[in-house]
Amino acid sequence: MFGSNRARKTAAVLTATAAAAATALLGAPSAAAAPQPIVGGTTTTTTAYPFVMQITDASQNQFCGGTLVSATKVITAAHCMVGETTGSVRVVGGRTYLNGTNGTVSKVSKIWINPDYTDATNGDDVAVLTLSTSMPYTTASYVSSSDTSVYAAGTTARILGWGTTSENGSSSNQLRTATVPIVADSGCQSSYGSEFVQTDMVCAGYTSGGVDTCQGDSGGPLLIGGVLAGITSWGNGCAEAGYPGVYSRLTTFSSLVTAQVNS
Ligand code: 4AZ
Repeated sequence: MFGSNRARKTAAVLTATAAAAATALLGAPSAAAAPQPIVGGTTTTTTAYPFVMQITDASQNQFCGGTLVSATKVITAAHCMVGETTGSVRVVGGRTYLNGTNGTVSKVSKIWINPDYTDATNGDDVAVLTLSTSMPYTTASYVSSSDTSVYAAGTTARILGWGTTSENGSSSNQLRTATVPIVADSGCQSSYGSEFVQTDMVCAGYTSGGVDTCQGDSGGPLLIGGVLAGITSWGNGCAEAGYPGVYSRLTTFSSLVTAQVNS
């Protein structure tokens, strides 16, 4: 199930130190995980979330997610695009199932990777793809640079993707979604120490774990109030207690992204 291409897209995953583990539980919100059957969550469709794109190799094997923000522009994670070329990737819209053949497949005419990107754990994990073919789907709006209040701790955010449904598990054939609370920056700092770059990242998840993005969800959306506010980036494993998922803090990159969307 996991091709080498897919494996290469795995975000850096930290090894928990004893110190980090000891302080981790102080970090995330105290709400219990909602009883939802991504990890946790429920199946959904691209009809319900038409702006959620599969990012695939040339054989249409999905390895990351993305979000359609104009007919020909898709926001994804920089780490998804490392080693890729315009010829090696496709964007697939309107396809709920990984094994489907429906929807719209587009080639990519340009890959813009944030020039400051080095590694997901250093931040700057954002890329914009320009499509060769327009997608006939409703786009998502995304935060502007002044919308920083959307990340208030405890705010409910929605995550979406075809990633694995457990750490080291298998991908979901059907698009999945879940909701997770935004974690205070202080809490995320407690979990991840200096790997958490407050300007560039925002964390979401329950103290007790159980609901999270996982391998293959990278690049996909974190929505707050239906607006794209984060990009699935990295974490220590998936859905582990005390280790929320880490998302690119899109307000920080909004102006850079807009320059690409309008280019
Ligand atoms: C990944 O490898 C990945 N739990 C995505 C999200 C998270 C961890 C890993 C966050 O694509």
